[in-house]
Amino acid sequence: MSYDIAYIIIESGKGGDGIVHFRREKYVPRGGPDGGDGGDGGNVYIVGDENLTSLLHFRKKSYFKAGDGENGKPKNMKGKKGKDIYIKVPIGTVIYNRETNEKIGEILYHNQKILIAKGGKGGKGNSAFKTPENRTPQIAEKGEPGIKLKLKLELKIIADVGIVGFPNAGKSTLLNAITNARSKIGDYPFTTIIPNLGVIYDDYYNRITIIDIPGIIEGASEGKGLGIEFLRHIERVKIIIFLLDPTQTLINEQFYKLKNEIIKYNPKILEKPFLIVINKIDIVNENEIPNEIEGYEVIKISAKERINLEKLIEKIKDSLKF
Ligand SMILES: Nc1nc2c(ncn2[C@@H]2O[C@H](COP(=O)(O)OP(=O)(O)O)[C@@H](O)[C@H]2O)c(=O)[nH]1
Ligand SMILES: [Mg+2]
Repeated sequence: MSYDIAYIIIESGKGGDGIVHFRREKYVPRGGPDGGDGGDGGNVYIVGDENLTSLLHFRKKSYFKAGDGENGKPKNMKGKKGKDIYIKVPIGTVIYNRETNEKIGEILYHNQKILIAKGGKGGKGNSAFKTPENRTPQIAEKGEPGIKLKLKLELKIIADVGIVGFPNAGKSTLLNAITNARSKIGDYPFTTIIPNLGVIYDDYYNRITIIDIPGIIEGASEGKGLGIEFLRHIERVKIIIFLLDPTQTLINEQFYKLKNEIIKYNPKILEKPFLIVINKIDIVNENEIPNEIEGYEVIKISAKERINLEKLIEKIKDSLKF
């Protein structure tokens, strides 16, 4: 199962045909050609919508067709253009041609539109073919066909901060404690199967988005659990919070293992700034927790008891300034 990949088929509209027609008026026995042009087929666009957070809605509907252009009409009337369609996707959606694997584009902001398939051009009516030599052309063009494409959509959530940690470290609790998010908290692994997103504001009211990246376990980079689905999201964040749980295995080891899974997936990710945060200090003896790991300062918090959260938020804001 993969909620952040969707396969859809799109089709732009066919161009309307031009027609062969001659003017017929009461007192004009042999009127000239007046067959109108066909209308262009509708275009298919993909458009960013900040209200969407997943590609799940494509399970219900995965085929999209723009309107066909109308055929031309007598009296040189052009057929109506086919209706354009706008397929809404969340910010962070990358669009690929499923057959060639070629990347078509990427939605990075709200209302961004990418033209995926242009509608077929309408054909010319016979009045367009009138010449001094041929005043009664019997020909008209057919409209061009539309374009049919199979697409693969892949969502890479774009967040400023990603919280990474083993199951039960308190990622969801932390996200809920510092943002507006209301993600599920549970004492069992994989409570979270869809990354949860929350927002805080910096001192200038700019949004800082934070995601809880669930499901990192040993072997995630090789596809264990739902690993790779989630690791994908970390590629985009600006800073990483390693959330460590002193009630589980040794914290140095946790940090090492998490880092290792990320390196195996994509070592470049670790070039991003990160914060090492130790959670649950309310239930462990703080003196037993080191002040640094591998030379990096650690921040000690309790997400549940809201200890040191202000300090953590300040650190997040500072890290984002660079
Ligand atoms: N004592 C204590 N428990 C916590 C703290 N943060 C989270 N928990 C508990 O740890 C468990 C797992 O939390 P959750 O947020 O679901 O972890 P996730 O799997 O990393 O999202 C829950 O029972 C939480 O109540 C904390 O700071 N102190
Ligand atoms: Mg969780």
